[in-house]
Amino acid sequence: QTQRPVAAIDLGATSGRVMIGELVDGQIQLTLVHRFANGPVALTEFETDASSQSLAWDIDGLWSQIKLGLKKAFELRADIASIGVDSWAVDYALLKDGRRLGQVRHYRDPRNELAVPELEKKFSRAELFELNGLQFLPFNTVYQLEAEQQAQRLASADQLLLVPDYINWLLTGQARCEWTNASTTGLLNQRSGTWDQELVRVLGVADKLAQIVHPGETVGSLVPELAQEFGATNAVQVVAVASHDTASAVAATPLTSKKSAYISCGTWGLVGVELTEPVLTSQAQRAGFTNELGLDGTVRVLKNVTGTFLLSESLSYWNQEAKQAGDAEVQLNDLLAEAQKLPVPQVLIDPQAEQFLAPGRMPVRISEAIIDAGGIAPESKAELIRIIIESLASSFASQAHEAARLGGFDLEDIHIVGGGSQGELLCQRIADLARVHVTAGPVECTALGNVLVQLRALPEGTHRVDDLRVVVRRSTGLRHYQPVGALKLA
Ligand code: LRH
Repeated sequence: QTQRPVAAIDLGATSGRVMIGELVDGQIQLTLVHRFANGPVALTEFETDASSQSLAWDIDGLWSQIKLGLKKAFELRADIASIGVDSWAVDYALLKDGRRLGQVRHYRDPRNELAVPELEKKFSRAELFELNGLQFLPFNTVYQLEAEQQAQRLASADQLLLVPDYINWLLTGQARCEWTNASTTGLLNQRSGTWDQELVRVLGVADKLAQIVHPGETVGSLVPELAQEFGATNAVQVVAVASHDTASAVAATPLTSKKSAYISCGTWGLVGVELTEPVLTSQAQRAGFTNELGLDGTVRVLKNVTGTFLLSESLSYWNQEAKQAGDAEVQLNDLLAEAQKLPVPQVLIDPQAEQFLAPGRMPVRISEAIIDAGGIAPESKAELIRIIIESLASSFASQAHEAARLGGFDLEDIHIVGGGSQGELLCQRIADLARVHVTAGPVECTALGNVLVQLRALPEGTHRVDDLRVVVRRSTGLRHYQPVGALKLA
């Protein structure tokens, strides 16, 4: 019996994609059908708390691109059985009477930082960790909701849907809240595994949260108008995948053993270990670690470290300059090749520092941070890139060891997946600094996790993809890095 293909929608902070995935001779084949740019846009609709720096997502633009991608996907394979959606965490749409209110605010919106001291009047950081087990990040949904208290729209909304849940709702008309992404809101109580009654009451969302669904459960059928628009010939289900992109990525990371750490490296570097229980100690809280819920009862004890955002922001700054001067565009690969030949920089930045959260002027801000730390401002673009790579590698290596310590074991090796896993210098320096073997790949790990959960959910697929990581290992080529370079204690 052949298995029908599935469509994966994977929305990232800088790009989104629609892919077709299918099992062919026990291996997953992924076909990129449509890729589109994404990024913050200015808030255009009036909201009471809006400032000139307010940031939103172009959610209507994303929805148009998703529909275009699905149309192309069904043109290629009219027999697609299901659709699954994943995206970055924490952000949400508000609805009233089946219509969206305003835009979807961006987690880098400065309003969140202003909300932190307000929520802290009600719950200290330690108390919040005690309830939800999350790393303090000023953009966790709880702070965004605190910021919403200043605006009108939360009170009038009757439904809050996280981004993938909102897309699922557009596809099916069904409002559900997927479990792995729910765990990034800060509203789930880590001990009871349900909404924290006090938090949802204080933040005004007790009556606005949808029924929780777990990865693999069906959200609903594709609404007939869309099925017709896409040219679907058979019934199409929308399946809840591990809709937090990091949950999908780690579910598909081909970890060598229970003593492996992972780095899911895109805009963010998510560095951690996979456990079966959360680590809720004050040591974990002080170290800034989070407990996010994953596929099949797993817990990701990890730290959010800024990732390729530092590179993409630097590049867009330089390219704006180049455009104004009428010069040719700067190419990241050229700069990386140059950076690889440079010596290890002496002064690094802390990629986790909150000062790197907002977009804009990144090379200037990095140079300033280097000078503040007693170093000399980089003289060339390649030097600045070298500082970024070294800072990321150093931070990733030490956080991987820290994650293993919190998990109660000595780190044996590291797996890096996502876009950042293509960077040879980065992978090599992580191996050197962490003094363990690094396995790189797959690049499209999130989409693989999305596809595999759908294939597993299909009635004819259950027995063939019972171990996702075995299928991933069989399906993709991985690259390996041994520690060789200059050593520094992680
Ligand atoms: C990565 C990610 C990460 C979150 C951040 C908002 O894309 O989902 O896990 O912390 O975006």
